[in-house]
Amino acid sequence: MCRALPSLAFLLLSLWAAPSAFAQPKDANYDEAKVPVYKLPDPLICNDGQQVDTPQLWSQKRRPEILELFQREVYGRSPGRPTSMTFEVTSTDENALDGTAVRKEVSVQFAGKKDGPKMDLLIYLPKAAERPVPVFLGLNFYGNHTIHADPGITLSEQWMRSNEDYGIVNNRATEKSRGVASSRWPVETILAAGYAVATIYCGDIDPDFHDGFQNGVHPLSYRAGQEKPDPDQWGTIGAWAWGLSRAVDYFETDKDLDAKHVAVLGHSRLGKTALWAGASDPRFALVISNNSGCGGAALSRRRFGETVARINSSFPHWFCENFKRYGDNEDELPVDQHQLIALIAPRPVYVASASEDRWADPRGEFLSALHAEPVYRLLGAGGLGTAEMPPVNTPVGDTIGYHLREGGHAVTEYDWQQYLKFADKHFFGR
Ligand code: GTR
Repeated sequence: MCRALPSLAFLLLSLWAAPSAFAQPKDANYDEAKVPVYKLPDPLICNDGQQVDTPQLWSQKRRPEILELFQREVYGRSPGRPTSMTFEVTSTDENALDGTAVRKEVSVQFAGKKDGPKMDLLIYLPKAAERPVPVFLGLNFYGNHTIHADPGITLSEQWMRSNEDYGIVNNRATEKSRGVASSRWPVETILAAGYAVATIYCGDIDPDFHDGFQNGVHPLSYRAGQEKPDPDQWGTIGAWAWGLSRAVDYFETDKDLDAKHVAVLGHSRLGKTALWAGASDPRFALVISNNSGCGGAALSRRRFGETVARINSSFPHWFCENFKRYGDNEDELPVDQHQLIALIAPRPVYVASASEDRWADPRGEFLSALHAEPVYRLLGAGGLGTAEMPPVNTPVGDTIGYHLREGGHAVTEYDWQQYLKFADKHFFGR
């Protein structure tokens, strides 16, 4: 009994140190045979039962219906572009990365005030490329300075989750944090392929913890006396996606960047965000979801790995309040995640899974892509090209791309190789 105590204490300590352990309970279903029978809402049947058989009917009636349901029931409604928002270029280096790149930092001041809520955009563009340059845009988890060891990147001063390995002490970055996420951001490879890279720390827009929506951008849009979002108003994922749209607002003013060719991508919670950004803002020309899982590409009704109930209890701030109604009640959801992908049609979308990332339900991610296909076909775009889930490391698809990478929950060089190929095909026809 006594000997069991230290190991119990150790177990509790390790659970404390690894929040994802809390988020991945042993009782999660990982057995395909236990996936319940479910019926998906048809993206091509209107709420009143009308069959959608023309692109016009899709864009004028059915698409707005589905968008409304995702806003009201899942991610929440977001405000538009703030009227007083300003952009300030805070640094430029024409000879970054050994003279191969231009590095810019831009402060996006949402209320037009330097000390008000703002996000800092970091942009690299290939120096030799013809302008304007197409852009890969994504949020990062721990600050812009983590994507590359370049000492010229401003170290974030924002709150972030403490992480000893990443040199984040007392919720603040240190010099040791530089470049810690560089394996996820192969900047030189992206630049060499002719693209710019732009990133923002997600915590600039809304820190990733639940404080009742007092910090971050939410209070900017409160009515007089309002203290938190209404049940159908934006949660944190909605706010992050809104921030990505504000980055496009900036790109539209910068003649070095091609705002008509922006690929938005994200990993995991930020992959959910990339999908919602792409679905709700048609200016995103291409959308990439990397291991986005529950509330991202995975079908909620499968209840495989992470479920709606689980995600809402682990991360009560990510979705809108209305989404909580669907925990252990998925069949009542008026939408499922294949319709999120359908909202992106006919723009190219890529869904990537990883074989060991069962928590994110790779099969559910594949099926979402597959069940979005009828909308792509209606709009004259190619789909996945197969109804069978491909083996590992075998990318498939045309306008909807998909792969199941071997390995765990991460963004790897393999993933980026596929994204670059996919963007080359759709942006440059090569
Ligand atoms: C997990 C969460 C997932 C995913 C992931 C991440 O803890 O359960 O939905 O978002 O975090 O963002 O890394």
